[in-house]
Amino acid sequence: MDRFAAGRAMPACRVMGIVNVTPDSFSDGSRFLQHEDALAHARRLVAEGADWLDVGGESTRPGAAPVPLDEELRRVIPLIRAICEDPAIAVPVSVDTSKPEVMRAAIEAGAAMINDINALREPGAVEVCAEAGIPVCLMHMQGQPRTMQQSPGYGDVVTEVSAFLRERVGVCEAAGIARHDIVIDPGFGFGKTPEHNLALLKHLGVLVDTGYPVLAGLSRKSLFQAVLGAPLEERLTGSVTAALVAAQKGAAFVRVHDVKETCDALRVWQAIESEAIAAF
Ligand code: PT1
Repeated sequence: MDRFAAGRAMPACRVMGIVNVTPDSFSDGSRFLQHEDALAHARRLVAEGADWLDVGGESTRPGAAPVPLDEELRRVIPLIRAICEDPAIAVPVSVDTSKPEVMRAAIEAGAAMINDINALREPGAVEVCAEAGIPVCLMHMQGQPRTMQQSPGYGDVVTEVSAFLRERVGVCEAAGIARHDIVIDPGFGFGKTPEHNLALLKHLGVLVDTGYPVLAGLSRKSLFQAVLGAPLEERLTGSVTAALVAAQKGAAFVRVHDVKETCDALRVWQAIESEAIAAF
């Protein structure tokens, strides 16, 4: 059985739809600031085929500034509660946060997974997750969002990222987080040059071979500016292509803005692999 599946026909790779509640969100602007808009957006992503929703109240794109605790709580907790109570949204919710207090409140509000770009390095974060007994996504990041793109450097990026994730997995398991509750993520765009991101995607199999489910977040990132010269509003094809490549290399989750287009690509791939047409 697949404990990350949403309870309906299971795709090989789960699609996690992004629900940002940040005034400076890097691609959705301030449109989803309002609670009702965010809820409507969440419903739409589910109707488009999302298996999970990832709710975040702090932008972590390059250059973004930290958000105070009370502001982050105010942005995400009522929304998580509303999503979890909405009968039209029958998919699990993850919360994109690094703060243990937000993790605790989100779990209480119904969150089913903690997605932490800081890999639970904030004091107290590992303990909150271990006590809750829910899945966690551990992501690699070099530096901090505000400055991480100033001069990213590695010996061998694939080796260093996988060593970091192995170390964090060890800390989490030692603290009592179950092995089957751990997801790992190379952190595309987090303290990485375009070449580092390409190497991590090409060699995603190194992470997949650890046996831990891998999450890949490439959606609308500046990698596509580097590869295609594409501004934010022209990164759809690049994003869908990269998500499909990640899925083909064994990613268990892709975290995306464009749920419908990503699901279409995955379904075409699935049809090819199974030589069968699935019902709509
Ligand atoms: C991610 C991720 C995330 N990405 C997980 N959570 C973001 N687990 C937020 C750019 O280069 O990949 N995995 N939460 C968004 N962060 C970025 C980073 C957005 C870089 C844009 C860029 O443009």
